[in-house]
Order: sequence, then structure tokens, then C-alpha cells
Amino acid sequence: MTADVQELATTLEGAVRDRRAIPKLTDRTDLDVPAAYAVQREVIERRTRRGERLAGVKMGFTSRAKMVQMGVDDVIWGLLTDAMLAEGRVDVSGLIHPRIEPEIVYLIGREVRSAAEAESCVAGVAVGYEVLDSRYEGFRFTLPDVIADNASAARFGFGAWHAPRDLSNVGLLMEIDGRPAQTGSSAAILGDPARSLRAAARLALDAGVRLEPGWIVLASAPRPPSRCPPGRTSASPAPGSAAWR
Ligand code: 0L1
Ligand code: MG
Repeated sequence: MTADVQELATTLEGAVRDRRAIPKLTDRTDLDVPAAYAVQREVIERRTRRGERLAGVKMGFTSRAKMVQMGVDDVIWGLLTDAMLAEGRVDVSGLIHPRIEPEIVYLIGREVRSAAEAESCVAGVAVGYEVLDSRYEGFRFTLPDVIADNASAARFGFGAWHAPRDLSNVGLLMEIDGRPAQTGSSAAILGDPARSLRAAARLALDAGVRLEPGWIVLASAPRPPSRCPPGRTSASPAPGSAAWR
């Protein structure tokens, strides 16, 4: 059966609203990658029609291991809105089965007109985190499912901005509620998170979306996400803390 973009968007919205995981969409419908991005865009457009503002882009499948696992050879992307941004402690109580991962975060300073110029458009870099919350049962999905689900995006946060710098091989430490939860190297993000930034620009431009001044790019994480404790969580890297070494 051909994908009904409106109906699938409504199904995903229902999972968020009811805080209830759903069977993956591909269990009951044919969904190819272009249709999956159409569903993702529809869900985001509904959010912006309700008053949320686009805040940036997030990347996924930036590690070779994850690409092999999913049988893909390119990254995926999703869109961030201001409602996903957590200031201070992140409230995960309304989520289904949240997981959390550290992020290299880029702040866009001027409009990105081509992938090649993406790095020169960066005004700042920070360490941050992303809370993922797949809307699917067991956090299990195919490539089109996860694209339709906005690459599992749920919440994000970041610390103090720093001047742009070489982040091709920096250590990342993520703490949850003050306890070390994950370490990794930024080199595991496509060999250099700047590649993820360029890919974000490429995918966005191909879709007719320009990375604008003030937007955030989450370059993704070196390792699979960690389980997130219920309730309110203080994730570090958090505002004010630096965690690259
Ligand atoms: O790197 C990421 O933000 C993950 C995107 C893919 C979705 C997932 O693993 O839940
Ligand atoms: Mg991420």
C-alpha cells in the first residue's frame, strides 16, 4: 500500500501525544526514503503551524558501525524546533523510552549556501547532548521508519559557545546526574564532525532548506545512546560545562 503521508504523520503525532510506542510504520505500509522524509516534514510543519520555530538540524547514522547495522551508506537528518531545546535540566518525563547521547554542536553564523562553505559559516562550537525517543516499539525501526520519525529527535541542550576550532579528534565525556555515562572521540563521527556539518548542509539544501544564522547543527554522537533515567535529568555537557579534552 502506498504511503499516506497525512495519516502516517497523524500516527506519529499520536504516539508523542499519548506517550505510547507504536508498531513501525513499515509493518503496515510501503514507505520509501522520499516518502519518509515527506512524513517527517509534515510532522514538523504541523509543529511550526502550532507556533514552534525551526531551530536547526540534527544528523544521524554518522558512525560506520551504525551505517553497517542499518545497511545504509549515507547519513540521515532531522529538523529541530525551539520546543525541543532544554535549558538546564532536561525534563524527560513526557517521553516514551528516552536515550541520551553527547553531541558536537555547531552554531550557524551566516546562511549556508553550499556544503563546501558550511564550515566557514560557523560562528561557534559547543558540547551538548541529544535525547532520542523513538516513537517505535523497542526502539526498533527500518531506515524509512526512523526518517519519518525525525531521526528519533526529542530534546537537546548545549553548553557555552567557543570559537570555531578543529574538532576532528577531541574526547567527549557525558555525565548524567553527575555520573560518567559515556566517553568517546569525535573522530568516530564520520572521521571528523565537520563532515557531518557539511552533510547537514548538503541534505538540507537538497531538500530546499537553508541553514540560517542562529540555527544549530547537532553533528551526532560517537557511540550508541545511553538509557536516560526517568524524570528530570541533568545531563552534562550542560550549559556552562566544557567536556572536550
Ligand atoms: O545520531 C542520532 O541522533 C541517532 C539518529 C538515529 C535514530 C536512532 O538511533 O534512534
Ligand atoms: Mg544525535
